Amino acid sequence: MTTQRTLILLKPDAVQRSLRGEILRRIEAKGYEITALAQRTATAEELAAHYAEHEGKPFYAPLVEYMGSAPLVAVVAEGEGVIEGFRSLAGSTNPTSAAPGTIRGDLGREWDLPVIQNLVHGSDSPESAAREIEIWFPGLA
Ligand code: DAT
Ligand code: MG
Repeated sequence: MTTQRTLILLKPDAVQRSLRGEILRRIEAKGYEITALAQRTATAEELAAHYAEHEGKPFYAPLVEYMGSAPLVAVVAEGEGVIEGFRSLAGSTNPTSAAPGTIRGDLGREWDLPVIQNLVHGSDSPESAAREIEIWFPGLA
């Protein structure tokens, strides 16, 4: 396996609940290197590009609204196998069924909302990682 980069988002619920440190600690404790990090409120353009694959799904509008509602933290992490490795640290999409020990399983829960709020995003393939890094950190070599 070769060194990879992945794009991680600490979503607005992670920022609002002051879980940035806890989540970044888990990424670093696993041995991944954080090579870029920026907190900002996402623009509609960034979110439309980031979530293009979900356009047309019932949760798309609430997803984009939630992701743009408050600041998030965009992170690039590096390491061998980091794309799969961070998805494993994050746990499965729904925090109710995400395994204990994972970020979503330990720190998340479900709410009666039209979109699942689950603290983090992680790229799901090398192609997604390259595309998403260019959205959040344009021009990053
Ligand atoms: P993941 O973030 O685990 O890669 P995804 O790419 O399928 O999941 O979906 C993006 C986000 O959209 C996900 O983190 C939470 C939300 N979401 C996904 N499926 C949903 C559903 N069935 N109902 C509500 N929100 C959903
Ligand atoms: Mg996804």
